[in-house]
Amino acid sequence: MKVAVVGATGLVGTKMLQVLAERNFPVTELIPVASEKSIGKEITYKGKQYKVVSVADAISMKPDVALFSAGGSASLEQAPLFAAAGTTVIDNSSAWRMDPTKKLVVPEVNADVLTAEDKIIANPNCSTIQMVVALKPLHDKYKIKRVVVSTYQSVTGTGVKAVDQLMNERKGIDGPKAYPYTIDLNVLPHIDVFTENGYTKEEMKMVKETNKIMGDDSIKVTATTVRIPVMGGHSESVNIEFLHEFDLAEVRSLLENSPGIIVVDDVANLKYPMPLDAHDKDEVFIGRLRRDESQEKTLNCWIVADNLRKGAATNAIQIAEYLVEKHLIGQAVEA
Ligand code: 2RA
Repeated sequence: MKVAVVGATGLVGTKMLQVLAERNFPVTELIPVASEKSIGKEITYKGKQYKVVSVADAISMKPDVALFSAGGSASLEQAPLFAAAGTTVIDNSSAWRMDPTKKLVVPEVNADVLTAEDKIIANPNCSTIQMVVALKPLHDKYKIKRVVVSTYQSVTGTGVKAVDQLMNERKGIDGPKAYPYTIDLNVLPHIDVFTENGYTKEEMKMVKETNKIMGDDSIKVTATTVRIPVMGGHSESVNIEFLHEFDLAEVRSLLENSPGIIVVDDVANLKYPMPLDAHDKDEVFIGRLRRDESQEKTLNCWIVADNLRKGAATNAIQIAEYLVEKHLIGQAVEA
């Protein structure tokens, strides 16, 4: 497979290269793509050096698949150019997620919606991905009525500048700011921009993307998304109300036997999911399973995942793996 990674020098792009190598994706030719200022830079993939090229050069090389993490505006402009050349684009930005003509995919949940005709496929928001991996088996078994989620999101979700701000603040160094306030020893109930309904875009992504991925607009979702000074991944406190009654032991067993999930739930021995443990892993970690004793047919749980991996790079590459497995990635056609 000729694979382009667009945004190859960013946090997620770099993670895409790492995951492609770790999962031994069938790359026959790697095409790292980045903005003008990075063209000519060298990146290493599986011990070999590759020069970063321009979008135009990458398109002319006719990749079979292009993994995008280059921001929404770049994707809106460039993804159609790749698609027109026959490349299948898997885009990590929010640009295409709510487009009714584009698929929004978490392989453990809805890979079966994909067809060979899908030339631009949207990778969901990281905080949505980890949640729907857990919701899917529970919804299939007990039918979900409503989800209330509060997130505790790593600064890596913002990018390099935010990581630098946190580390500088830790060292008492005054440097560039990614946030309007100090992030160290603080939490910011504000991710992305506020909308006219008082929610942030991040919160509305969790609401709308969940319905689209689960294929069920009847699921009510409300979210509060919060930035916290950690690195390893995003954590979420999730309250799930079902239509049907459940048995807690059955819920645990169901999750333990569902794809992409590791249950870490033994509070007697202080075993529960934490970002430091989820860091650089591809699974979604679930724990603190317990009934909501204030309301029947309702479950509380705690969900943690590495937002750069399952929340971005790995999910995108799992989509590509599915396309390869089902022979849905076509050879790039003549432009
Ligand atoms: C964040 N989910 O964590 C958003 C985008 N990566 O900032």
